[in-house]
Amino acid sequence: MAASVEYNRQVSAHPWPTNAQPKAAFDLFSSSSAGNGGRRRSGADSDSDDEDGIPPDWRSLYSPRLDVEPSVKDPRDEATSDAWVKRHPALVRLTGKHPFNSEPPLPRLMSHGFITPVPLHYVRNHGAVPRADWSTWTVEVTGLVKRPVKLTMEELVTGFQAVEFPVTLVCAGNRRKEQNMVRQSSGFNWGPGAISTTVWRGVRLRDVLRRCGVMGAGVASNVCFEGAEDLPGGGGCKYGTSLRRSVAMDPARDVILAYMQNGEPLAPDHGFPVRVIVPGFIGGRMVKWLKRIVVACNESESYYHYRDNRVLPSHVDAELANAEAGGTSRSA
Ligand SMILES: Nc1nc2c(c(=O)[nH]1)N[C@H]1C(S)=C(S)[C@@H](COP(=O)(O)O)O[C@H]1N2
Ligand SMILES: [Mo]
Repeated sequence: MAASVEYNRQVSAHPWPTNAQPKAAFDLFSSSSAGNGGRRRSGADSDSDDEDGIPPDWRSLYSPRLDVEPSVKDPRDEATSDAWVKRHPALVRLTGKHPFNSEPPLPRLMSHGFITPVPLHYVRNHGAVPRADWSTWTVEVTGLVKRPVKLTMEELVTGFQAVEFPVTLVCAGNRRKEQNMVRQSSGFNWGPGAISTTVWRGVRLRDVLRRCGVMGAGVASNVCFEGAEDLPGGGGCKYGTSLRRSVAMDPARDVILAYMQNGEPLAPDHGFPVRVIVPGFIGGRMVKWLKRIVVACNESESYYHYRDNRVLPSHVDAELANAEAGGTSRSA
């Protein structure tokens, strides 16, 4: 799902960098790369192509394909708490007015190629988009750590090495419309467009956690994340989920706290100012509007982790799940 391990690049921490020309053409996305000496398709040498240390300029290759009509304040959002959020008019709205759940029309998604323009990236919101301010936002790291901290965005962006790579996000509900036609689930009807690939920049969760001094693996075996929004469902709890410590700390997993998408600060719908990105995991694990990271013994107790986004045995239908779990909703 993510080409991050091979493609991982250290980049300047600073957001909004200049467009420096790379020494050699970056050919990850070009169809003519085979046989032209391209750095990424050179067979036995492909392991060593980080050696020149030159970050690929994906923008010079890809930017022309990312141009789309501007997002606008949409009249359909007028009477909702998202009235201030600009959105692309072509997105297909799936759950009525609010919260905002939408996917790009498939032909549009495909016409842009590998990298999706941010305004066309699918959106899955369980509630209202938080009105965040970069200069006052903090991410708290607490729980089973020796040195708990509250990091400002400035500290996060300048205090750790930045990395950037493309990641495909997919909602676990993608194509559920077809699934529901075979057997009804309790989730809403996603089409085939709840999947998008963009270039994310951020800092490694591992680096942040190591700085805070995570306690021994015997006790500190999970890393929980909490978003900022107050949600209408879920018994009033925040959107939350967790990763096993071994996943969160694995240098090969590239779990990052991302503050840029396709070279821009995050859009409000995608988690501005900072969110979790876990290459290869379902979108549901990638908490947007990240406020708290809690290192804990147990998995997240958030409704959205425990009741939502679970894979159940095939004999469990919506009715049985609801009866046994006390209101499981597979909203993904
Ligand atoms: N705080 C918060 N994080 C969240 C969600 C949410 O509603 N609130 N939705 C999750 C789900 S189910 C998915 S599929 C992804 C969608 O990310 P996107 O809207 O940027 O595509 O965000 C995840 N992170
Ligand atoms: Mo999702």
